[in-house]
Amino acid sequence: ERGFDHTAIEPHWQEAWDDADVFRIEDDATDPEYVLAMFPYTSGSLHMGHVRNYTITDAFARFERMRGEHVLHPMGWDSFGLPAENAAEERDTNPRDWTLKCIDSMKEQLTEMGFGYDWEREIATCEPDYYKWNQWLFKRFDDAGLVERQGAELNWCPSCETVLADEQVEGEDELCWRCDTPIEHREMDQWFLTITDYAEELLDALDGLDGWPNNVREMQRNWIGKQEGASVAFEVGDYGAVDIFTTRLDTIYGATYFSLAPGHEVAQEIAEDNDEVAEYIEIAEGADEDDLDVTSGVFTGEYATNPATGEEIPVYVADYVLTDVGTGALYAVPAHDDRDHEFAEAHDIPITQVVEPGPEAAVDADEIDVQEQAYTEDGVLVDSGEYDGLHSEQARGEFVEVFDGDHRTEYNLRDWGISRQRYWGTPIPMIDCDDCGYVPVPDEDLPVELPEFVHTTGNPLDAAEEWKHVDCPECGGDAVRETDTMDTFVDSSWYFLRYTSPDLDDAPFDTERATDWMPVDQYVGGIEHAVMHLLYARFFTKVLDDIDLLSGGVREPFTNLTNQGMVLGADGNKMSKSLGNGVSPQRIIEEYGADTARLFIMEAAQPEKEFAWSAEGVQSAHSFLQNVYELTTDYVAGDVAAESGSEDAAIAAYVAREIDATAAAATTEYEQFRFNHALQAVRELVSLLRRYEEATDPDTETFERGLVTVTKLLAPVAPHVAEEIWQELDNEGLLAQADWPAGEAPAEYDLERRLVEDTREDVRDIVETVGIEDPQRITLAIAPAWKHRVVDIAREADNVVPAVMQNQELQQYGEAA
Ligand code: ANZ
Ligand code: ZN
Repeated sequence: ERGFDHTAIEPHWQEAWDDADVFRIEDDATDPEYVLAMFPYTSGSLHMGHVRNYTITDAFARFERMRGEHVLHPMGWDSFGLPAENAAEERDTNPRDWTLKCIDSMKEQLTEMGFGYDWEREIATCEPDYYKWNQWLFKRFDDAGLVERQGAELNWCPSCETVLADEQVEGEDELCWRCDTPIEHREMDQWFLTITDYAEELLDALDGLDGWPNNVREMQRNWIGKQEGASVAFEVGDYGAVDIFTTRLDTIYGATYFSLAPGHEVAQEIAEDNDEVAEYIEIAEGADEDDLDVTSGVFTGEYATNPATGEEIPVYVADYVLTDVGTGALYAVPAHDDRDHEFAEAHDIPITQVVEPGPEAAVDADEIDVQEQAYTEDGVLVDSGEYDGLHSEQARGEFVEVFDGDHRTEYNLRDWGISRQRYWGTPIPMIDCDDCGYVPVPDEDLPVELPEFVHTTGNPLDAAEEWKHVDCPECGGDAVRETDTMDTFVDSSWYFLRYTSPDLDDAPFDTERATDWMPVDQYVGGIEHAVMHLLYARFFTKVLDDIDLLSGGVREPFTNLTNQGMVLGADGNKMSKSLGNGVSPQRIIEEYGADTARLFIMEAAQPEKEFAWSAEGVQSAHSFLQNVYELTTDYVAGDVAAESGSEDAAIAAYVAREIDATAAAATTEYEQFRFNHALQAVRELVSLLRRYEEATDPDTETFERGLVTVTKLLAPVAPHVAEEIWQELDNEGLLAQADWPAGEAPAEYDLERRLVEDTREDVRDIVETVGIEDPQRITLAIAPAWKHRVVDIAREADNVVPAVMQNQELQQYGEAA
């Protein structure tokens, strides 16, 4: 047996790293490189998505460490949430025991993958020493005026008498998961963090986040959804002036009805004397916001005066007008808005065109029939009194003045409702007193710890009588605790700060250290967190800076962001239980070892791209590692006929240059997160060494330097076998703590250019000096590390380098690329 045995070497080196505290970062380190993976939800086992995510950060952290950086690479557990409650129900245990068991087994798996974390900094959000600070921060947000109580719609099961999470409502008919009763939608008061106060800054600062993928920034922009428009007053019956919000003030001459949200004050007033309206409002308020019917609405019998035309237009109350958007009131223009059009058709309301396509538009004015379909583009005004012929844009500008309106900016972004009617979360530190109202739990009484879990149909905290009933901190009278817990997104909005001082017991984090260590330099995680988690974390960071828990203007938490692509099953589908195409990390570790899994994943594609699992890919990664190992042991055993000062000086010099070029190339590629390119370069250097050894008696110094370089370049991705080889080569100390191979990368483009030139020279030189005539052997002379670049450049440039492009292997590479 010549190869290495992964079952022996992997645990061995994991222990060695641990003993040497390789991954520890001291508190007094200044401004370390902060490399962070989104912490896992404690589901019980790692899946391939995790493995990919954590391989990326681990490889990068190891790379930076070898380059001499102090690296902060921590890990923790996103360990609150409904699934633990469900699991506890199913397994007749409690969420805490279940969660701690999950943490144990996941931690073991992470260790088996060879991921190097500073475990001294481990955090678990379900522990009181963590969630205490959620409560404390909630209070600081409250002090800063960022906590509000607002109404919000919840799923209510009338039979269980409990609130249900969206995941607990089943099917089209919306049945309670437990008792199959149709659920109701109830408006209830909830705790909100007023993230909308930061809407403008959260939006503006996206422009500066150039280390983030554009699609994520775009998703956040859309989510924040800034709309610039105007508000204008309409007189409504005897009810006085009602403000509307519009982004299309240019269409005001075409308003044919007016509409109020069911929750609008004036709608409620009208309902007092109008049974039909009252009935409509009641039904509308019980309906699910998510599947609204645009045609649903009721005529109030009232009329509003259009300030532009002086016309009286009918006033409706309609479901599609949302109470908490804009002013909750609008004038409707069926000719130019799709929803208004649909509503007008259903209620037989006239449709009046006031905008037509201008001369520069793609369509002709007479191709448009607004009776059939709304024309929603900007254009030129018609039937708008003295303003005919104005462009929409101009009209919007003028009409604000003419109709005495105000410029008004609206956002889609809503305040963040953090109340959850569940057990397994952070208790909201509020006490409800009959006399004093809501009173915050005093800081010295934090944390408010969760009581024992009980099995019940409703929220276990509601059933915890002893826990629930307390004296009011203000008046000492009878009071009850808030029984809602916090959205788990609160936990993940600042966990990256807790890693900087995980054991601190008088503050959530050390202001000075956090300020020095933040922001996170490289953040890696799934695209599913593009909006909520990343937006909330940005919001928290800004608030914490504003209330001086951070200082020095740390206003963004994550400088660079990478969203790893999906790992698909071998059939190209998403890995899933139902498709039976999943591959368990555990099995791969057992069969091939962690290094193979890591190498395969990193070679398969760039981090952002998805790729399909492939047995051949795994096999190829495995044989490559065995191959490198064998090349080393052959050399060490003297089976490679290396000589000091070999006569083939030209080849030795060439190989020596290739070693440096590969180190330089791999360094650049690692820096840019193009791990697959780096590894491609390493593979090519290995083939070069193989061919070198086969073609001639290699020069000892050059050959050994080649092996050492390969080993170091592999260390971030396949760290165990790299340590093993390092040791075979008789090196002192751990490779994980060794220096990264020097090989300064010149400015990339110039280097590429020069290599193209050099390559041509090399081909000629080598062919002449050594007399290699076999075209296959010419590959020896092609700069291996830069092969793909050479092809790219050769294709772009007119002066295609013939020697390069004639090379078969390169041609194939070019076709595949
Ligand atoms: C008149 C108008 C004419 C509008 C027109 C649009 C087109 P978007 O669609 O994203 O630009 N609006 C205002 N308040 C609303 C509320 N509370 N609930 C639902 N819709 C509301 O959003 C802005 C438009 O949404 C506004 O511009 C308003 O309709 C509607 F040809 O006013 B518009
Ligand atoms: Zn009180």
